[in-house]
Amino acid sequence: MKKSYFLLVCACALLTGCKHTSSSLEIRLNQVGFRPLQEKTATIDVCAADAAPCSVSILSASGDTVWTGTASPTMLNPISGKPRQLVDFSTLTTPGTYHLIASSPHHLTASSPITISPRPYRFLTRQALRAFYYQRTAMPIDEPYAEGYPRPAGHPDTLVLVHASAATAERPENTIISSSGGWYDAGDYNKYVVNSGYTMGVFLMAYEQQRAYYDTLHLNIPESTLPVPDMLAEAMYNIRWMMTMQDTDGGAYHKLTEPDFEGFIHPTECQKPRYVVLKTTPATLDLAATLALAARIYAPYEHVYPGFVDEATEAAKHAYEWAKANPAIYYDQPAMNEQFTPAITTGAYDDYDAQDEFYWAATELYLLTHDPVYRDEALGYCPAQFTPATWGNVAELASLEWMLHPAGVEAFAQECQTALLAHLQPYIEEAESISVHRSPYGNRAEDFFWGCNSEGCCWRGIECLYAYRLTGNELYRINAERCLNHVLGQNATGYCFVTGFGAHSPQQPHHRLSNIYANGPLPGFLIGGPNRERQDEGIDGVQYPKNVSADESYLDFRPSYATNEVTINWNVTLFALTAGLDAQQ
Ligand code: G3I
Ligand code: 9MR
Repeated sequence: MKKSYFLLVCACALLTGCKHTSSSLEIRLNQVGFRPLQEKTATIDVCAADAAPCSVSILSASGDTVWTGTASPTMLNPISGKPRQLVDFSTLTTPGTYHLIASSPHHLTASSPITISPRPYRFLTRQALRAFYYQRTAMPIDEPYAEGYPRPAGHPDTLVLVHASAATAERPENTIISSSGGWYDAGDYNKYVVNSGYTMGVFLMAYEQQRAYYDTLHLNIPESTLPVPDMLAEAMYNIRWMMTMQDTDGGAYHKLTEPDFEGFIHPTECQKPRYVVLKTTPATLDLAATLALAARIYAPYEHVYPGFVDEATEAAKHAYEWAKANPAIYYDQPAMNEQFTPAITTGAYDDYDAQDEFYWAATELYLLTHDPVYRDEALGYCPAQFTPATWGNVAELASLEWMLHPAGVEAFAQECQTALLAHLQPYIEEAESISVHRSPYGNRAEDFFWGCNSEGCCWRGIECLYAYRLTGNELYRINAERCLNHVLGQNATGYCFVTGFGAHSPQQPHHRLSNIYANGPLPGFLIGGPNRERQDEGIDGVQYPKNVSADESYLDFRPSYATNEVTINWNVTLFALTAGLDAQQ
């Protein structure tokens, strides 16, 4: 740390009239980086609601003052009521590394490093994609691909038992099948078709939007020598597994799982039996949609994956037909456990409405086959209510596909676009009015729930990117960047919620694989984030501060699975947002 800057920071500890220590936590900003012409703001903690606007200086690495200005009048965080000021330093455009100093009569605070560079999100995108490689089951993670995090193979899944709930005449209970490969879902060691399907949808749709960008993104994975984009090679590892989850009748098993969660042990130490359980309508339709989309995306790579397009096409159609014949088989784990043994107590990904999955599957099958029967069925399944996409409601994925492929259904596609823009409008207005983080996300207590960094913040940024692509309105791209700023540090906790990035990032994610490394956590993983429901409170020592506000209900504590876990469906939204922004350059 430069001596002059160090002395300045030390002065903070002496001058502060508040309880605050002079830590960079008191200035909240994107801890990864800004493009030169990007909007740049920081949020400053102040002592009282009537605090006068702070004076702000920005120092270069050599300690020179390169920017001065004044913060906004004090605003109150709409959730916690805490006093904050905003400073806009967008006129600083020269690439470099800086620190922001905020001063008031009794308060002096220094920020964490501020980076301005031409492509601040490219490395983050790479690492967020490499996180999927680290999640691979059934193969060793070896150097040079491991990049400091090697491990032996875990869970070959070549001896998987058919659970009683999934038994058929052809595959009776305890039939042994192989269902090898694919990604671990999250911090646990199981594999779930519903979440995997949503993840593959966002993954491959992101690729379709920016083929040229992703085609040049080298991930240093074992398949990097193949004549196929690394990103598609990585996805294929999971798609191949998903195909093994389809029974001979076309239905898809809901998940592959041990009966109850393994402890925080090395994957090679796991001894529990693994089962495929109950075929469900949502899982089967998610498989149908995934394979139909994949058949379209991988068509140019038949020479790398001979026969895949035809195989995926037939499997998708078979799955859709099974779902039409079994339209309402849902995963009710407690009910299943009353009927069958062994009891299964791992993640449920339960969903009691398959209309959205029918909508998505029929849409993808139409885009693949151009068979008007699928189109007409898809439009009939479109729900009246607009709902942001998540693993349990994939309708928006279908609507986005129609917006991007409107041929023959222009009026319907326009209706979808109108609904998307109407959905975004109030949040964009909040960014400019009540937000102390200049963000269209995180201004309401309801914004903070399990996985909200992804399903809330990153996904809203992705929605803004789609709106930008569809309308060309810069405001949407700016708000997509604001969502990323929020995840990367301009938020109530002051955390940069991606492991290995930023000056203050999670160190103890609820992630069994990270736990096996002395140099952990594994980098590039998006953390779930603050969760006002706090479902893990009281379990394994999880204790939140008394009266903690919704936007601060986060613990960087390994047992906190409700705020500090990682998952494949969260990471896909991270790279879809960072790549979507990076590709604009
Ligand atoms: O979406 C609603 C929101 O509108 C509402 O304001 C909020 C508060 O009531 O709830 C939100 O729903 C939450 C939902 O996550 C959001 O996707 C539910 O409360 C919450 O229970 C649900 O948690 C899920 C969790 O499993 C428990 O079922 C997470 O989505 C899901 O990511 C997580 O998945 C687990 C797997 O089961 C096992 N592997 C790890 C993985 C991640 O923790
Ligand atoms: O590790 C499990 C995590 O992946 C799940 O999201 C979470 C909720 O289903 O459960 C975690 O497992 C915990 C279990 O629920 C309670 N006992 C401790 C387990 C490890 O934290």
